[in-house]
Amino acid sequence: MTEENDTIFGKIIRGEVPANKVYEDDDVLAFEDINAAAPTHILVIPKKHIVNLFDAEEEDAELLGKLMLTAKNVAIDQGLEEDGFRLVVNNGAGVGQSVFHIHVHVLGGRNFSWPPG
Ligand code: DGP
Repeated sequence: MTEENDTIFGKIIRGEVPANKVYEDDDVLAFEDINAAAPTHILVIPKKHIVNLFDAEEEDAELLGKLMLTAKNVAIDQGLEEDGFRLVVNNGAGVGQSVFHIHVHVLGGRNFSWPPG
């Protein structure tokens, strides 16, 4: 959104880098992960640049809720209603966050173990 959002997702939001989009509105964008970890692997992001949950504020509560509902709608669109799906949000490099624009991974289409690796 601003020059501060120099992440790859900022570039996707601005249309500078292509992505296989599955949903978009004024607030959020959903697109296929380039490095799919499951038969269905969609990323849901806000257009506002929030680095991760540590960077989120009270004023972002509605937007964060919208990310969850968008993830649900994407999962249904992808045919995951019967078998279910998993959401992952990596917060911080120490747990695997590699793109510093908050994103919800929507994963489905295979079995998942617990606890996650
Ligand atoms: P994380 O490790 O939680 O920060 O997840 C970042 C994800 O972003 C990772 O699964 C791969 C994906 N990704 C990185 N670069 C691109 C890109 O240029 N396009 C798309 N579609 N996905 C990307």
